[in-house]
This record gives sequence, C-alpha cells and structure tokens, in this order.
Amino acid sequence: MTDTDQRAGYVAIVGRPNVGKSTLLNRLVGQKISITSRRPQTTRQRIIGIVTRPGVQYVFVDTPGFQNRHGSAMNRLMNRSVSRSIADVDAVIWVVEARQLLAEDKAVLALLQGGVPVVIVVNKIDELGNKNELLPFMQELEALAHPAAIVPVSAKSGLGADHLLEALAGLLPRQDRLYGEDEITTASERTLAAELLREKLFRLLGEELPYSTAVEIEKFEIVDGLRRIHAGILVDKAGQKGIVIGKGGEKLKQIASQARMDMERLFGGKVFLEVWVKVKSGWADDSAILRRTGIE
Ligand SMILES: Nc1nc2c(ncn2[C@@H]2O[C@H](COP(=O)(O)OP(=O)(O)O)[C@@H](O)[C@H]2O)c(=O)[nH]1
Ligand SMILES: [Mg+2]
Repeated sequence: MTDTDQRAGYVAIVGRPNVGKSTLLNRLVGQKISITSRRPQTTRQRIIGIVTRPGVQYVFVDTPGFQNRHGSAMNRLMNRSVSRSIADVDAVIWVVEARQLLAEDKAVLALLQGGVPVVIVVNKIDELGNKNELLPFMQELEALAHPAAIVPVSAKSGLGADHLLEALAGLLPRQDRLYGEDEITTASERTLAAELLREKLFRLLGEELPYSTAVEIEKFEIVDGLRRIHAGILVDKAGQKGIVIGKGGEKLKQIASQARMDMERLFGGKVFLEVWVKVKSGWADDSAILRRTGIE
C-alpha cells in the first residue's frame, strides 16, 4: 500500500462479439485505437487503451470476442485470450446489449466467476425505443451476476461514459499512475496502422472479405515528421485479389485513402501510404504496386 490519493489499475472489457467492446474503448480513450465492425471477430489482438483523469488512471484491455459457436483454433485462441485478460486485472467490464441476453453472453459471464469485481455495461441504449424496458432488464442482470454496478451506455454517442468511469474508479487500487499522463495506448504505431487498414477492409468489403485476409506492414519509417508506410494485404486465392482491388482499382483506392486519413488523425501527422495486394502463396503476384495515397 502507498499513501497516495491516486488510483490506477487494469480493467478488462469482455463480452460476446458485436456488443460494442471496441467502440466503447475508443469512446473512453477518445481516439480510434481498436477497430470496430458490424462483422463479429474483427478484434484479433488485445489492445490496451489508457485513460487518465484527475486522481485516477484506467488501463483498459480490449479483448477479442469470446466465441463458442465454432471450435476453430482461432476461437480457442480468442477464448484463451479472454481468460488470460481476466486473470490479472482489477476490474472487469462485461458488455451486453440492451434487452438481449443470449446464451453467448451467459457463456462469457461463466468465465468471470472468481473474485474480480464486475461492472456491467448495458450498451446500445440509443437503440431502445422504450426506455422503460431498461429497468426490468437491469434487475435481471443484477440477480444473475451480482455486479459492483450496472451502467447503461451508448458507446456510439458517449452517453453514460462518464458514469462508467465513476463507477470504476473506486474499484481500482490506490497506487500511482502506471503510464504517462498523455499516453493513450501501448500498441505501436505499426500495429495501429495495420489495424486501421484492416478495419477499412472489413468496412468496405463487408461479407465479401474472407476472414483469412491479413495485413502486413512491410515498412514503417518516419522522416521529417512524415510517416511512410508500406502495407501488404494478403489474400488466399488469386480470385480474392480482384475483390479487394475492385473495378478499375476503385475499392482499393477507397480503402487506402480512408485508412490513411484515420492514421493521420491518430498519429497527428502526414502519412504516405502504399498498399499492395498479394496472394499469400503466389510469388508472381508480388510485383504490381497497386495504390499510393498521401503526399509524395
Ligand atoms: N447503435 C449502436 N451501435 C453500436 C454501439 N456500440 C457499438 N455499436 C455497433 O456495434 C457493432 C459492433 O461494435 P464493436 O465495437 O466492433 O463490437 P465488439 O465486437 O464487441 O468489439 C458496430 O457496428 C458498432 O458500430 C452503440 O452504443 N449503439
Ligand atoms: Mg472488438
């Protein structure tokens, strides 16, 4: 114990896919550091977001969605990552969607037994037509999980976000800050660049995009404040390459320029982005340079 008035600690954000965990993290941090999508399972890595307020520092850990529908290696890996995230945190935010409590939600709750205080976030309250539906739902959650608090939130609009921070503050141990005051994440710019590009792929290709698509940052240099980033989009089959590139290269152009704008916002500086599409196994496809965006 220290005699500091400061509180600081780790908070894991858990919940089934699509409830809004990454959106919530971005809202709390005030920057897009974790990617979001209508398609479940977009978050593949643990992303740490840091929020510093007078007297308290929250270190949030966004987790890939807990999955129990398919027994794939990827899902097992994600579930293990959720369990590991929960193991060494001071508090857990369990995110559920307003009104809907599915078997998948309860499966996440089952992972949470074990002494760590849980704050339930009832997200997407902006979608509730009738606010009276909230109270019985919250009573049901209270009885089910005995949480430290239940906070209705709209991660999308920010409604309730301050209440959530207040509810969490008292659950964190008294200790000095763990990170610098102005740090917002521990992820490297390289990782963030890859994530932002991946998000645009999901957003602009939707269902057409195979899950196996990967992004690889081949070069990341900063010269005189300009970030030069070379990224490869890796697909499995030659046929998928055309989907990513689109007619006349339009799709890839959109993907690259939207990703670049997000990177510039997040990094606070100019970005020159070069994106290639490659077939994972096909060396013959490595040659074509496909899209450049940003200043030369
Ligand atoms: N209407 C509404 N949509 C939300 C809210 N929070 C997240 N979403 C949407 O829900 C989808 C899944 O969000 P995401 O953060 O990726 O969920 P995750 O899988 O739990 O990380 C995205 O389309 C978000 O825009 C909210 O408060 N209100
Ligand atoms: Mg996510």
